[in-house]
Amino acid sequence: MKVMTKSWVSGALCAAMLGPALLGAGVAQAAEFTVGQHNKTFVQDGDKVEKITIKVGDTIHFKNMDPWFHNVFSLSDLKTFDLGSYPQGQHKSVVFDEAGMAEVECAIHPQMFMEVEVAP
Ligand SMILES: [Cu+2]
Repeated sequence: MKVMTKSWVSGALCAAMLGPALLGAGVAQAAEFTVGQHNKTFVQDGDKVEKITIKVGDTIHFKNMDPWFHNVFSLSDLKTFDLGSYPQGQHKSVVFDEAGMAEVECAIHPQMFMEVEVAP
């Protein structure tokens, strides 16, 4: 009897944990992209990237791969943000929730620049 009770509890816990995960996966059609900051450029899969095309609702993770601080900000009409400055190994994320173009820059290295095209 005691064993049956334990088993029921663990089954209920399991369902409780799986429920939100499955729900989240169903809702989230959005993709996630990682853009690195490497050698003072924005990179994707190891190559310099000057423009990335994503879709509304997608997320970009900006990851600092350099042994110095980087910043990420945008003053574009589409989306204005400033992720602050952060060291090697850390990343900050932005969800692009409207279609249009955004210019993304680094406040510490003025030569760092990329465009994000958010397709509907
Ligand atoms: Cu930088």
